[in-house]
Amino acid sequence: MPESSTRTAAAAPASTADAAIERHLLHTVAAAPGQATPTEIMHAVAQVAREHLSQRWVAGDSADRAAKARRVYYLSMEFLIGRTLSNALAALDLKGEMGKAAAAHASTLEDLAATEPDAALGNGGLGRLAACFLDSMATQELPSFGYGIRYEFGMFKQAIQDGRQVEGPDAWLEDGTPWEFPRFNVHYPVRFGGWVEPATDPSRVPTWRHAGEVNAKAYDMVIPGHGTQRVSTLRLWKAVAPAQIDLHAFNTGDYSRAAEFKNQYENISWVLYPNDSTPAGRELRLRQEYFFTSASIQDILARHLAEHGNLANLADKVAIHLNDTHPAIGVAELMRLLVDEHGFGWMSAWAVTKKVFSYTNHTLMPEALETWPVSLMQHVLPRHLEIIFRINAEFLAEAAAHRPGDNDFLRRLSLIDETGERRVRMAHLSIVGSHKVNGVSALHSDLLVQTIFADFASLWPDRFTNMTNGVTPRRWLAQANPSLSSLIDSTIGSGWRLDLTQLSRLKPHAEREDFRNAFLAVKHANKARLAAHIEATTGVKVDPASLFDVQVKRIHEYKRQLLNVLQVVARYQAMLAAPQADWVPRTVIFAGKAASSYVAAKNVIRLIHDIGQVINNDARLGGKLKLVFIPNYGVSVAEVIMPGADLSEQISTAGTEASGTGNMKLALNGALTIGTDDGANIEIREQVGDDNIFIFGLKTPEVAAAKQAGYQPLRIYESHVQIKAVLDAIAGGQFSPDEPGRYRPLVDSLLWGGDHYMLLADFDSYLETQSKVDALYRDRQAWAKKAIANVAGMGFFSSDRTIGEYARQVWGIAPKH
Ligand code: 26V
Repeated sequence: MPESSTRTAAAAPASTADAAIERHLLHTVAAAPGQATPTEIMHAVAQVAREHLSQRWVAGDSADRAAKARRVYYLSMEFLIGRTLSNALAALDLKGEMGKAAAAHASTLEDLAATEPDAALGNGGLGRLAACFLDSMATQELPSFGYGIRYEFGMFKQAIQDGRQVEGPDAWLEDGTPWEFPRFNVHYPVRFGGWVEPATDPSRVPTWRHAGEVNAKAYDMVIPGHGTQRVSTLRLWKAVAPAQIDLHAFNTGDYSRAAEFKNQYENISWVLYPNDSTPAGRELRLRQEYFFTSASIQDILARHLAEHGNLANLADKVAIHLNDTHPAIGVAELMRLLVDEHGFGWMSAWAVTKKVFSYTNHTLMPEALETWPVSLMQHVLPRHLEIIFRINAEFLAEAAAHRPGDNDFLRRLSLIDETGERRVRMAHLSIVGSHKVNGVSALHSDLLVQTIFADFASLWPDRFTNMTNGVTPRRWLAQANPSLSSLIDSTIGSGWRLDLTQLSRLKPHAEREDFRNAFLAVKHANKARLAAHIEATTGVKVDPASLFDVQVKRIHEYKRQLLNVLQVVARYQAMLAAPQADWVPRTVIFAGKAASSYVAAKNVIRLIHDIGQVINNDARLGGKLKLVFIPNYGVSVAEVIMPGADLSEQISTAGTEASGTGNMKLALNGALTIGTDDGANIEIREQVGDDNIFIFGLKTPEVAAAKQAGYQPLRIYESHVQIKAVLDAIAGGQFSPDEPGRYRPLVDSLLWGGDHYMLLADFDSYLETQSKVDALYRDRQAWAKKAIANVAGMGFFSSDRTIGEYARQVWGIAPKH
């Protein structure tokens, strides 16, 4: 859209909304109303929302202070928020008014909203979950804060050049954001390095002689609640070099040295680390983790002291949640603050700490569990390492009493991994320091206690629990899919926004042909919108009448985008072998980012493009098969994709996907799932019914058994004509004629590298199930019935339900509903 408004004269504003926008255009944005660009108008509209929100913020904060409320603090390295404008206007019930005001500027609200950059302060599922939780915590009126890092650069921007992913910086703060409130008076010193002077006598505490200090400055983002006046706060920390640090360099005129010093401190909050198949054991990442955790806990203690005068009742008033192990150093930090700075004895500090913390695990994959070399921790956080050693010594003494003489047990439990270079196990620190530990789906939580945390579960069975993930219906249905929302509103009323279980009332309407047709019409319109996005971003024209088959998520081997690709090639070959057959037209849609250093994932992106190039230009197919990759997947792109999907691909190897949340968003928008018996797919099946979902492949115990029995992918390849044809075509260069050997290594990793995620084992079952999908799609009425059953069955997967469970069972705070 061109950056200019067609409004010519600055006529008198017609409504209070108009007047407010014009006031902000003039006074905040400093733009002439008649000449303002869409971006400028967006900023002015946002300022109007901001005024309302800040009033609510102040009122809610005072109420919590007066009530001396117990609060929950959600510590997370990632918050994948996306855009805020539409969400804020919906929460404030200002959409109608602002839409009219936008029209006066010859614009629509959607066009204005599209000029806001996404706040992409997260990688994927873990970060988006944190954002859905903030929405639910505000809506449920929980006295709550999110705490994280104000990254200058969020998740990288993905461009595709010659079929390959190219990463670019995400300078989301370049033009400022209307949604943050700098808190000039809220800042804390965060210290690093140096050494520890032992206590001179037992009644004293050791002294940490730190080597460096950085200032953490608070920036609050306001999180509107829906259907309530309450808002919540996301407090993000920016690292600023302490003033004295460069004074000397400045005084001596050495400006480049001064800048270098400044960088050394301020780089802590510069950029979000992309997650990879394996964690990056980099010093800067550890500094990030400690930086935001320390600032947050200092802030929590300061707030408590301001309200209560002392820390004696801390555990009654404070719940701190660890979103994965990234803030786990907080366990040692709270101990340090209580013991070294606030006069607590070790034992009472430890009792408080365990009551305060709780921890969610988000992955089973052993290689993704965070550990830090003891030597690095000694260098960066020497006092914390001492504290961790003491926690460990006392913990192991307790554990030894459970199983006297079992040294293996103790070695497995220890907070320190002693095999090879000694490393601190952050998950173990989190478990020992928390009163509750949870997984994110029923299967995942079961597997935690059966596998990686089995020893801990034998010690403390009651500590482990499940909190199945959810998604916010406000963003993922009301905002992303306005046409389906109004169809639902006119059928069962609008209460589902705050009570998603009301969607079950749709169930009987699936039997009505007029309702099914209305539903199909909505879906078709959303597919047309998605098709337009596909054409604009990839140049490929796709047919909205074809089955839209969608796999959108981070690119990772365990998620098996490659299995989907193999299926596409098999379909292509089958279509060429029988071009006259009545093929169901399909558009296979991928989107997702690969971590920049994850070579295997990046190759899959390139393979998708190479195959797409061949398939999309093969006239023999008569346009009945298309393969596209939508670039730069993120929250806003997802809001366009979810409503336009027919089929949701959730095909991870059983036992590898902790939960998945894209599966919930897609089903909520009426897509049918084709998926494995993994993560939350299992609970989706329970909710929507066996007949309304396509489940295939090995189950978790079967995966384990097949591995045990000596899985031989090469055997499958040799005896399976179709798999052989598919892999030979890819490995032989049919899709990369300019470089025939390009995908040999990728195919070899399946045949000779052990096919770790068992693609070939599930291939048959997957293909068979895909044929059932085709058969059903031929009967649009039968398809619509099942799609509606999916929407109707999604009530359970609201993040409001999840947050209610956390509030009651983990945090000890009563939610509103
Ligand atoms: C690991 C690392 C390693 C170091 C660099 C930065 C970084 C960032 C994140 C991670 C762990 C990512 C774990 C994760 O995203 N898990 C996903 O969590 C979702 C919400 O619970 C869940 O739905 C997905 O199944 C799970 O994969």
